[in-house]
Amino acid sequence: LYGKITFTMIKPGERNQENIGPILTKITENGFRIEAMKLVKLRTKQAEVFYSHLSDKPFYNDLVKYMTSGPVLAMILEKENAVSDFRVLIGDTDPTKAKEGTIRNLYAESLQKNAIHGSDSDENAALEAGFFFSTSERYNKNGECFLKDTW
Ligand code: DAT
Ligand code: MG
Repeated sequence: LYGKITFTMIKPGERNQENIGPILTKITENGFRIEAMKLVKLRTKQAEVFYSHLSDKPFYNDLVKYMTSGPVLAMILEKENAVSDFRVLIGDTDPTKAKEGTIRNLYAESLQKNAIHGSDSDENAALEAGFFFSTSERYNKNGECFLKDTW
């Protein structure tokens, strides 16, 4: 129904807000089509659920605090091999290890404030996309809304 997708969000913060244009340029230049997009501030509960698989990590509370500190630009992106190609484009979680020219190499401030999220599997991409967007907020290649909700 949807083709190959990944879910991303440009993370909160002044620096990331300033870099939204260049980051979007990188994404579209690399062949990703924007299927859905919105600027949204997560509630604490939502961030806790989104990162619940990391709840046993020492950095979890700080991560939730950071991710709720301002709005994120959430997007569903469509491309062949969307998940793995996007992980390559964003680079390593740790920006000091991210390859030159990757989004995290260019725009991350720190390991925590690493500019951008990218799904790590097709299954999680579908879950994360559904967490942020209803099908009526998603548009296919022909510019048509997915109307599965109302069929
Ligand atoms: P990724 O975002 O590359 O998928 P992840 O899912 O392991 O990485 O972690 C989610 C986010 O948590 C990551 O983007 C930044 C933060 N994070 C990960 N490891 C961290 C650490 N050791 N210290 C502080 N923050 C960390
Ligand atoms: Mg992850």
